[in-house]
Amino acid sequence: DLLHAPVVWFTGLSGAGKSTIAKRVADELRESGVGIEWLDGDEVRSILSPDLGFTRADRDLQVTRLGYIASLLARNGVVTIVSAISPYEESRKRALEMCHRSVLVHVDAPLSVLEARDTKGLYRRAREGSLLGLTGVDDPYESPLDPDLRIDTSSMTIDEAVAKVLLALTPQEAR
Ligand code: GGZ
Repeated sequence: DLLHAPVVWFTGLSGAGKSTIAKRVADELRESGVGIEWLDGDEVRSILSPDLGFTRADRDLQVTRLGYIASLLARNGVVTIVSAISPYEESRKRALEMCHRSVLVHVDAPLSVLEARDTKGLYRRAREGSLLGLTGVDDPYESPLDPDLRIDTSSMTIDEAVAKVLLALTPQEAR
């Protein structure tokens, strides 16, 4: 029990800032000497899930794979950061239940802001009809009902968001 590290799970739409915040949190923790791993949905997909697309079943399976790896790492004391859209409440919850301790962070921004940022051009392609099933446009995203943290990146800087997550990871008695 004492060995169990937390799993910090970032959920939210593409372009909301999950990976950016996750990477910064990972870097900060690593610098302070904490054993950490960061599992990014996109990267894990390319290595462990090249067979998976974006149907509900495929996304659920991807989320289960992420939850399972995270649980293995965390039970060996490695703080594990997951960033993945993970759009469905049920599979997201089940993945987190595999993990002994978890912090669920909903990274959010209005769709209009994501469409304006459109760092990867996905929203434009979805609007043009050349990309079907983009989460938040024509595919569902179920907002977590009860996240540990909600971060709106349209009204908060990345620095502020990172600080908020790090604070949530600091044991109460050490604050
Ligand atoms: C959502 C898509 C899609 C569709 C490609 N819907 O922001 P990105 O670009 O770099 O990361 C996203 C990634 C989604 O992988 P996840 O494993 O996080 O998703 S899930 O948890 O739902 O399984 C996005 C890109 O793939 N991408 N097509 N149709 N995101």
